[in-house]
Amino acid sequence: MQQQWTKEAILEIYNKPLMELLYEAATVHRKYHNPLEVQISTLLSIKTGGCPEDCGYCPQAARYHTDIETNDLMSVSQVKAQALRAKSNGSSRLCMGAAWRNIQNNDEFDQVLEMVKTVNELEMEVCCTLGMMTEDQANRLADAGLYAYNHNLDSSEEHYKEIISTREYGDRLKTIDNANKAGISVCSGGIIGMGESDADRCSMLEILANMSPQPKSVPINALVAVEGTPLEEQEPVPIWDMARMVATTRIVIPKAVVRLSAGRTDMSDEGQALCYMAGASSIFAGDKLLTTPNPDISEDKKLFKILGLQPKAPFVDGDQPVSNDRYKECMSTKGNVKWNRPGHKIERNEAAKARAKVARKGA
Ligand code: SAM
Ligand code: DTB
Ligand code: SF4
Repeated sequence: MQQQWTKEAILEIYNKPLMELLYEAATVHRKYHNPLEVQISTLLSIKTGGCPEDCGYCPQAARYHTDIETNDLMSVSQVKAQALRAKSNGSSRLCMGAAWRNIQNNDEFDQVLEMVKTVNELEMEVCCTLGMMTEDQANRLADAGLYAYNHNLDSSEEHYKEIISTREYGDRLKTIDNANKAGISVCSGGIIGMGESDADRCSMLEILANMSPQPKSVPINALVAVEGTPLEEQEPVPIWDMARMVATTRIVIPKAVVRLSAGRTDMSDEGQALCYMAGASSIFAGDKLLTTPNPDISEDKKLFKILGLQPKAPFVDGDQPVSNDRYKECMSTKGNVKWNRPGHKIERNEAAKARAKVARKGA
């Protein structure tokens, strides 16, 4: 039977003397994985900016005044070219992100399904992160050949309310459940450095660790504090916190790929090495995440050589999905789900919105 975790037990692990924590995490890492293999995933923003949500960390929310270039949905041929480029650079997975609140049953979704089929046929693991998703939509994505779906919890349920008001934590859990029911590998993690406490971090891990099945992949992002967002003035996350978070995740979700995600441009080589030691087994590669910078692939290759790491092949942890034409038939008769919007507003988000308005007038 799967071990049940309490927040207190996870906090106890998180607060161990760092050297003990690292040793324990490295031991668990070796038990379940080849510690010299790192999964390389490339992010591709297939639709950028203009999102109606108010996620306080996100440069793609339309209501904040950030300096990003917005783009409509990419074509299938553009995606194929980017996927081939990523594959030739050693990526085994392509993660396509769209700045959507939720998937809609329309031509754009049909186009994404074609992208999924095309990339799956290139023998790469295909991951999507498209916002909230119904069970029907999950089934269609699975039929098209989707391997994984990324949908982060981002923080504890309590802290989530301080960061986002346009949807609820329960909405996130529902989408994760829908991915699971469709047999799609779940990728879910969070962000540290958003003003949360250690208890919030461990509370998020408690929910992830008690999921059945546990997520196959857990991204740990350090907040990229983007100018114009409500979190623009957050202090950078100390590397020690990142190593603690990675190590604790490795121990409580032992079989998952733990992904050292956003924030690597601010980490030294030694800091990243510490995270690999703590059990990180994946990175996002390429000089851009979705809209913010990421280390150049040549820097990662150099560090891999120094540390003796190598890229992991695709489909080691699960079979390649077989794309079948059922994805072309929309099974939903109900149309799009109406997601409920909580009524409360977040002062910090309102302030960023007001600043954006003034800046727009001045521009
Ligand atoms: N719109 C979809 C959603 O929210 O699920 C998918 C795209 S969204 C950009 C994917 C994830 O990126 C978020 O859940 C969050 O964890 C991460 N993210 C966004 N902005 C970030 C930032 N400034 N720093 C760190 N992580 C960030
Ligand atoms: C995840 O956990 N981190 C990635 C991916 N999943 C989609 C996104 C990071 C985004 C960082 C901010 C940006 O580049 O816009
Ligand atoms: Fe939109 Fe996703 Fe950004 Fe939230 S995190 S504003 S849902 S793109």
